[in-house]
Amino acid sequence: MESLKGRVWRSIVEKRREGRLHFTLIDPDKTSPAEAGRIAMIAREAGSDFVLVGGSLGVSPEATDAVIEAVKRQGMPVIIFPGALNNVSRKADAAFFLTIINSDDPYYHGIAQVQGAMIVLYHGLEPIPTCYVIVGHGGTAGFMVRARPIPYEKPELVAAHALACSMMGSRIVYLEAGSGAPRPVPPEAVEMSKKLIAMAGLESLIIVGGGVRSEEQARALARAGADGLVTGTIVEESPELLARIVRAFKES
Ligand code: 1GP
Repeated sequence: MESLKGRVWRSIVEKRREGRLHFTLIDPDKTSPAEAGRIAMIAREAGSDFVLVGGSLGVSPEATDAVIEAVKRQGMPVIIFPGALNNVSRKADAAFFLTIINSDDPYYHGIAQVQGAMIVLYHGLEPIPTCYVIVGHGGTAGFMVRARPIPYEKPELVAAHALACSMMGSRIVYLEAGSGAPRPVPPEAVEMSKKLIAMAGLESLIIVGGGVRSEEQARALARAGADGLVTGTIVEESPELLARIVRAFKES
């Protein structure tokens, strides 16, 4: 039950005091446990802080457990980032407990959370209230949850969603362009979101993911005020580039 006391959230806050955060995403449907262990090692050496495990399609509970075990053997903390309830594994340290604010599907506005809450409780996982805002391309995640992705050229609309997320009590506001998106969430959207949340006197952290493939993109998001960056695809393409992206994001 130790995990329910907020150990992972405290570590997120402490690490954020020292600098920006980087999260490495691993999809158990696309990654074998052996590969996940290798990625976790690369991520750790690149300066990534946490591993997120989850996927939108074809993820079995057994594969999720095995991937998490392999990641933890490398000493990386694991947070479940559930595409569906079958991603919620007792092997993880914590779970992003998601509200998908721009899904049109009523399932994601109550039913999924009620079902998920009981599983998170039974598994003794630490829930981290997280609000998911799907922007632009949206990727497979956006399609599967019937999101109405916010157009890339509407940063003020992204910010209004982020503010609502924060006012609803989310500790993390996750701006998502979708895994493999042709371009990331625009820095202007991050900047406006940050500003509105601060104007409201709130302190939700903003993390951004999807389509980040260069140091320039990471730097622009950091300068816009992102507290955290999530990357998935890039670690498989080039461990060196991952290290440069993490450095660019943390040092800007
Ligand atoms: C996490 O979807 C991202 O939010 C990961 O996206 O695979 O494009 O890095 P990439």
